[in-house]
Amino acid sequence: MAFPLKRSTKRRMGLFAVVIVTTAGARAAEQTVEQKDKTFVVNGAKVATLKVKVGDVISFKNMDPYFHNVFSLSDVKLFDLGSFPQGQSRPVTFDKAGKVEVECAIHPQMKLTVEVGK
Ligand SMILES: [Cu+2]
Repeated sequence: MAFPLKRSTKRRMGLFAVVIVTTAGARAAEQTVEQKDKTFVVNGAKVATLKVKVGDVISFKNMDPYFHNVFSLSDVKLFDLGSFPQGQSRPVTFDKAGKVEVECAIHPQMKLTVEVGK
């Protein structure tokens, strides 16, 4: 009775190893884009275009003392994070390659192009 148990344990450990390798290879980058003074800001600098890789996550963080919204009508990534106040952040995963025009519904002058590459 001990043999079948050992074999199934081995198989399970093999699967476990495959899962670890796959996850490490596909690890997505995460970064924060701040909404500050009604602009999109990365590491303290205003940005109009941002390049990411497929699977990467951008957290949009509101730094202003009023609400911002984040949405996109782009085919590549259609989303609407709704409106949220100062100090809150909300993540978006960019899962397809292409250009994503990101806007704020409250401040039409706020625009960011996210270029998602493979
Ligand atoms: Cu806004």
